[in-house]
Amino acid sequence: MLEILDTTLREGEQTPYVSFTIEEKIEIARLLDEVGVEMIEAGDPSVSPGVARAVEQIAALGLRAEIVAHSLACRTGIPRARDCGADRVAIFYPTSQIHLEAKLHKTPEEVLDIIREHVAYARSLGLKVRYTAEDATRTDFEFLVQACNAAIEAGADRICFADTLGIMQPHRVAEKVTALRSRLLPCKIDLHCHNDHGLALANAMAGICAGADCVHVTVNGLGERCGIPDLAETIVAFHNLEGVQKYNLRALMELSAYVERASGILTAPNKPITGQNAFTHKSGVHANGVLKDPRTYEPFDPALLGRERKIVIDKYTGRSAVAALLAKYGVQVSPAELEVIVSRIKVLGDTRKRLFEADVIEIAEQVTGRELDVIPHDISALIMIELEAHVYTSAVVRQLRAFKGVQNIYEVTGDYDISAFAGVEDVAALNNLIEEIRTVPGVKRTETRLILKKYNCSS
Ligand code: HCA
Ligand code: CU
Repeated sequence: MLEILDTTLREGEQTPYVSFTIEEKIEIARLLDEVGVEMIEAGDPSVSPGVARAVEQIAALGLRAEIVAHSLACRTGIPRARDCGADRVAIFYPTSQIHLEAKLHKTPEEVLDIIREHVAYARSLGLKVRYTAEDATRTDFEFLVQACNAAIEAGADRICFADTLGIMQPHRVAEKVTALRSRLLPCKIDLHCHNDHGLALANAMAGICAGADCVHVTVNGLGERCGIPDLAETIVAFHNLEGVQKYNLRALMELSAYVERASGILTAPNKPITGQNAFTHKSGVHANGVLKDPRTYEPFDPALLGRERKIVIDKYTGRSAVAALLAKYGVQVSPAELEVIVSRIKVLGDTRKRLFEADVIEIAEQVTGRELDVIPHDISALIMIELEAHVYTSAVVRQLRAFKGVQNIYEVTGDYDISAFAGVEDVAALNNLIEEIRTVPGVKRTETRLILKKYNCSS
C-alpha cells in the first residue's frame, strides 16, 4: 500500500529563494498531519540553528506522522537528528561514478565503508534509518545493489532510490524497481523523483506499481530546480486512478494555499488539482456539456477537494453558459434577448483580454432595458497604499508584484504612495489579498475601493 513522505520542509526549502519561518513550518507540519501523510521530513538540523529548532519543535508536536531528519553521512550531523527528537534519520550519500569521482574523490570500497559505518552509528543512537542513494539512477546497477544491501545489513529498514537529476522514464523506473526488489535484502523502497523532464509523478507512480513502497512529495511541487511530485497531484492521482483512499483530500487546498503564501511561489492557473483553472470551463461546447452533466468534461467531481466548478464568459461562450450566469443572479431573459446578449458578448470579447461578470450584467441591462440590481461576484478593486516615511517605494512594489490578483501597480502622488489594481474571485479573496499587503514591511495603511463598473476607453 502506498506511503507518502512529504519533504516540503527540507527539499521544499531548497527551492531557490524560499525560506520558511519556524511558525510557518509548524503550521505546514500540522496541515500535513491532517492530510494523513505517513512521514514528514522536517529538515537537516546541520543546515542552521533555525532549521534544527524547527525539527525539534515539530518532533515535539506529537503528530501521527513519523518525523524524519535529513543528514549527510557524517558524525556531526547524525547525532543532531537524535538531539532534535526525530524518529528517523535519512542519511544520504551518492553512489554514481560522477559524484564519487568529481565531488568526493572516493573509491567504491570507501563508499561502502562510509555507508556501513554511518548507518550503524545512527542505529546505535536509537534512530530508525533510511539510506538514500543520491543519484541512484545514474549508478552502476551492481554497485547500487551493493551499497543498498550494505546499508540494510548495517540496520537501515528503508532505502531511497533517488532520481536526483530527473532523468528517468516511467518504464525504466518500473524495470529498476523490479530488479531492486529481487536483489535487495528485505526493506522498504522509497522513490525520490525530480521533475526536470516533467515526469516526476509518472515515474513515481510507475515505481509504486512495480512494487516500491513510498513516494516523496512536496506541497506545490517545490524543491531544487524544478522540484519533485506535488502532494495534491500525487494523492489525487493515486486516489482516482489506483484506488488509494486513505488520505484526507479536503485538507489539500488549504495546505497548498498556505504554502503558496509562505513560499512566495505562486501556483500556475493551469496546474492540475490546485490550480485556479482546474475546474473552470470556457468554450461554449464544454460549458453546455458540463451544465447538462459535469461528467462530460470533468475527470472527477471538484467537490472531492471542496472545490466548485466555474464557467468563464467571453467570446467563446454560448447561450447555455450565459443563461446559467444570469440565472445565478436571478435574472430571467427571453430566448430572443439571450441571443442578442450572446452576440454582444462575442463582439465585446473580441476587443478585450478579459470580460467580467459586471460586463455581462451591463449588456443584459442594455438588451432588456431593465435596471438589474445585482452585485457581480468576480470583483475588481483599487487598493491605495500608504508607506512608512523611510521606505523605498520600489522595494514594496517588488513584493506586491508577487501577489496573486494584483494586475497593475502605480506609484502615485497625494495621500497614498501606491495604487494597485486587483482582480479577484470574491470578497473573501479580496480580504486575503489586503491582509497580505498589510504584512509587507513598510506598508503603513491601506484603503480599498471596490470597482462597481468599468469603462473600456480603448474600444
Ligand atoms: C540532494 C539530495 C536529495 C536526497 C533525496 C533523499 C536527492 O539534494 O541532492 O534523501 O531522499 O535529490 O538526491 O534530495
Ligand atoms: Cu532531491
